[in-house]
Amino acid sequence: MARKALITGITGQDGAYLAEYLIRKGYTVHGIKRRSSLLNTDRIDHLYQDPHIKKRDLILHYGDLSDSMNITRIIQECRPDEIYNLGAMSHVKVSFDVPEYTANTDGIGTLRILEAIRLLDMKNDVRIYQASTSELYGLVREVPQTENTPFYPRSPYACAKLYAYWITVNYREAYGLHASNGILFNHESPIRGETFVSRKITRGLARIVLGLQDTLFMGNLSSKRDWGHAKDYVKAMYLVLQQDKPDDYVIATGVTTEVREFIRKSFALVGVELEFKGVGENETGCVTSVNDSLFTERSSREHLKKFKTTISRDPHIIKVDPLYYRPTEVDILHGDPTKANEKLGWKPQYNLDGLIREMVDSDLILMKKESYLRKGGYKILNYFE
Ligand code: NDP
Ligand code: GDR
Repeated sequence: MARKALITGITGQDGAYLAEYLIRKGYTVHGIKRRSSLLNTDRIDHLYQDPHIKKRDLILHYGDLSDSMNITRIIQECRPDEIYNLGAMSHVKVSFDVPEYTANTDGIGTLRILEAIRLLDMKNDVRIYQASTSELYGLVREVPQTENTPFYPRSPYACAKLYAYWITVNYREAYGLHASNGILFNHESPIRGETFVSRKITRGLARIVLGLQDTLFMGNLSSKRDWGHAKDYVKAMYLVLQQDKPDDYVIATGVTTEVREFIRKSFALVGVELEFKGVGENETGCVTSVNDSLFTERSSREHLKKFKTTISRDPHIIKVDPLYYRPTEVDILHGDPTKANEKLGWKPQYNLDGLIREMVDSDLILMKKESYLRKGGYKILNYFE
């Protein structure tokens, strides 16, 4: 019989990659999807199978982490061997706007799953992965951060995830559940949500190169993050649940980079060199040179001409808007993945340059489509934060 996994947050970045990975391993994957006014299954459409097909390897259930009865019923019905709790209100800045909702979903949502397993007497039948986060370290107590570094959360999101982390440990110790935390550092991909910094940069870059926008407004350019590729990180989630004993693991690359540097690296890939000048709200990223042949190769001669006109008017294409600042910031995250390397045998395949290249390439393709549509007189996507 195929092994069964239940993924909460299957429509998100990690849920989509994990579902694909597990299906390739022969699993039957059950996913919890929220009802929304639009379909919202873009990331898993390639895995979707008609519900009329008898033997499917992807089965979706409507549900929500704020609904205990729904969670309990789904677990009872599909009786999974593994549960990956990835569902969350995952945006740190937005969590300051919706703190109660975030606590309910990201914190109590985890408790709902653990308690359902206890009530259903399934503790010996199922393993649970909890999507913990480097945001727990917040105002970091040491660099780099390990499994033993004390936590100091700096947002309603991180506070909710702190509860989720400890309730997972508590259910493991109190009731013997096979429940583990993956303390994952930032991981990105071409299907990353558009309002996270990496995707905002690569998407903004593509729009600027293709003449769909002139300026990219950013928040704190000095933050440092340990960025990896989501494809590598879902493999770590799987490995965590294949261990005989449940435990907690830091998953990171061990390299940290400033937001400013992420921007510089991204624009260099299309032949645009940037210099950052000024401080705080007055800092800008100014174009110092353009490699005409590289720019043309990534777009067209016509777009190069348009870009040159734009920067002759104002070469400061990156600007800061305090709108994107957070009330309390996490300045630096830098993980030490030694335990995962040694115990799980996990090592990332991607480095930051490879990740950025894949994201830039993908967003250029997406925005070329937008650009063609606009030229043809059709309506194009115009969503901003
Ligand atoms: P996404 O924001 O891309 O996906 C979040 C998923 O959770 C979506 O499927 C979303 O559904 C779902 N969701 C949100 N609210 C609820 C709810 N009330 N009930 C059920 N499902 C809900 O996040 P990622 O894929 O990037 O992250 C996956 C998990 O890992 C999250 O828990 C995140 O906090 C955590 N994490 C992420 C890291 C990263 O760098 N990506 C690092 C460390 C931890 P919908 O599509 O309907 O919005
Ligand atoms: P983070 O990711 O808060 O680390 O949480 P995000 O990409 O949102 O921010 C990273 C850093 O970049 C700075 N920044 C900006 N961020 C956004 N979103 N938009 C901007 O314009 C901008 N300018 C600068 C931020 O201030 C921050 O310092 C992510 C999420 O996936 C969480 O769910 C996960 O737990 C952590 O990563 C690990």
